[in-house]
Amino acid sequence: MNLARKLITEHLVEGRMEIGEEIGLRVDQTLTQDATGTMAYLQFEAMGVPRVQTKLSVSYVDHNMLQADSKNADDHAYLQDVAAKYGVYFSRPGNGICHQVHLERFSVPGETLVGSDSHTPTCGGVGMLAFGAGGLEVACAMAGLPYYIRMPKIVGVELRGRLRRWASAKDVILEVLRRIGVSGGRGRILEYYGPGVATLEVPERATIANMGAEAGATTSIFPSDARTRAFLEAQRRGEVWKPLAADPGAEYDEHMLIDLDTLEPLIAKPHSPDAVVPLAELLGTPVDQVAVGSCTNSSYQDLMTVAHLLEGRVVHPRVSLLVSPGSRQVYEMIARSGALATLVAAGARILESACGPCPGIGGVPASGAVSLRSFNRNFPGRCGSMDAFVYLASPAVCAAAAVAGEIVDPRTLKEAKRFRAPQRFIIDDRLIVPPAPNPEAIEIRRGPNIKPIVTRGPLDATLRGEVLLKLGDNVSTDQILPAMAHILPLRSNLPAIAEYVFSTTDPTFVARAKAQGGGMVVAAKNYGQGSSREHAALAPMYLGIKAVLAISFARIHMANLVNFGIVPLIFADETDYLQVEQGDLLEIPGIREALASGSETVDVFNRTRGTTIRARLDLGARARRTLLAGGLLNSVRWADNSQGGSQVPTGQLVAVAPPRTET
Ligand code: MIC
Ligand code: SF4
Repeated sequence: MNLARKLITEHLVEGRMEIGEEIGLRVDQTLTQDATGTMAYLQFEAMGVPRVQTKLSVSYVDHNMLQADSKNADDHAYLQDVAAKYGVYFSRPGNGICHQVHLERFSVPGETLVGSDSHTPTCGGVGMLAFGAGGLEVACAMAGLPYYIRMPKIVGVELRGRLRRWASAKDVILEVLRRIGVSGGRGRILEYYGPGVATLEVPERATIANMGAEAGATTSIFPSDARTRAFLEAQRRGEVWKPLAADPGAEYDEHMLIDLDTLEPLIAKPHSPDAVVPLAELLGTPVDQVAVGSCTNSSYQDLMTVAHLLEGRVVHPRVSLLVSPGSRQVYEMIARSGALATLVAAGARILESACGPCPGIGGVPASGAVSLRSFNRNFPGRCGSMDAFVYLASPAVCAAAAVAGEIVDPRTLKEAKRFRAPQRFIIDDRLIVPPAPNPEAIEIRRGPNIKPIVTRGPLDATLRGEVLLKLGDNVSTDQILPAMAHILPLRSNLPAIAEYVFSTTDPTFVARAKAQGGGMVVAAKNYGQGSSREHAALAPMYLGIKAVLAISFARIHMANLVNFGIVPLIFADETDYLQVEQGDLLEIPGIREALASGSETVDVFNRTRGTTIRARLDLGARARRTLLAGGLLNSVRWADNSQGGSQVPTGQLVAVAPPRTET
């Protein structure tokens, strides 16, 4: 058996492990971050669950770090109190990016992790089975419910040889993206194996697992071996290590071979992480901004590499170099090693340990500028500017460009060198606040930005509405509901954030949706790729969007649509995409019946054109029930079945009927 199947088997609580079947997995750990966390904990509170039911749940503050007004700080106070009350560890602002800190301080080989952030698979670097999900699904997991996915295909990615010539872990995953594209991982787990794995250290594996998200993979996983043990021992957590690997000769549903020996540095060009070309093709491209950091490439080794290349040099006059260490541990380590002084002396602008420029929270490039980033995403508008050109590459390639003012081969600066993980990391968990011993005494602070949650009523028998927007392939959630410094603080205020739906694509969308009382959206392939933000479904729901008709959907976004009562419809015949235009009036009279009866298709009448097209309902029984109820929050409730006299209530989350509608 391969490793992914072994771990799925161990955690399976519902369903059969047949490819495409819905399966429920027991969740050992959860993580949230502040941008998705406020809503997730509001939903958790609405379920009425007395305390988290997981082995471990951690709440991080790493995204909304700018405090241009009181909103973010208010939300942080809410998150801290809610964590204390419900049994969640709280990683304070300043402690670092959720995925980096979780890898360092909490990851456990063989356990499952569900996080309200699409890059949660980072912990696949130590052999965790880790999934990114919408906040509501994480709230359900905290309440003790299984996490549901479609049984994926397991792709064996065989690594041979070792990295050379400044090729790095980033180039491994860019090579995967070059081959399979941003939707090639859909319905698949990327499992790395083979002799090349042992040459990679855990932070390098984490970089690779992290960016599997950009291929749309369900998750990515590495074995847990001697290097994993060394990493965990260096984190003084050796006791959680256990060996994990595929059985010798294990079978995979698909296969890919990467020869690390021949890998060259690669770059993803604007505006997609799969627009990958060899560095050699872009040599001489002038660069205005360089940014090193993000949950992908902000480890100790990454920043030591940058410092090594910058030593004794100064950042080129045309370049602004931004550096954000991934965690407080990394920050302290580079400070004590002297690398921080090297970076400062070279003219790097050192940011706090947080997401920062990655989703446009500061560090927005100048108009028309070229920004070279060690990050994982370069979707249109993602960096906060609609006309910047964002390229993605390894920290070494970034550092070399920062010095040269243009894309160069790092070998022109220095001989290739790979930094090893230290024998001992600096361990200081004082910024991680454990849950309160006296939860009943905790009064939760709720700032004025925290508004009541909104749910939709049960699904109408007939869906009717105008196509408010027709979009193309690979629409990202950054396009549906942008991140950015001025929008992110509104995550706990649905009416306010809904004003930004499709704001960078069509500024008239919101007004039109409101005037029509909602409507539908049509898109082509891989709709909703990228982030896990459920607000990209929640806010359209608030505006009355009833259905999205697309050629295909990205996994997490499709689940989010269902969870908020928006019906995801798939063109049964792809060419019908051409038969629907913006402004057409669509009607689906049989939708309730089709969902309830288990029908796999439904007719969509185009009233404007007088035509009928067929849409597929690619939904399991649970998703159908959720849609009929008008969303997931309508269909679950905490049932306290505690035994009299028991100190710790043992309860469970159960399905309720009829669905309730609440505000
Ligand atoms: C992202 O990288 O897009 C984010 C911001 O981390 C999102 C989460 C969010 O929108 O809050 C993600 O990756 O899920
Ligand atoms: Fe933060 Fe960027 Fe990672 Fe998202 S991808 S968690 S915004 S660093």
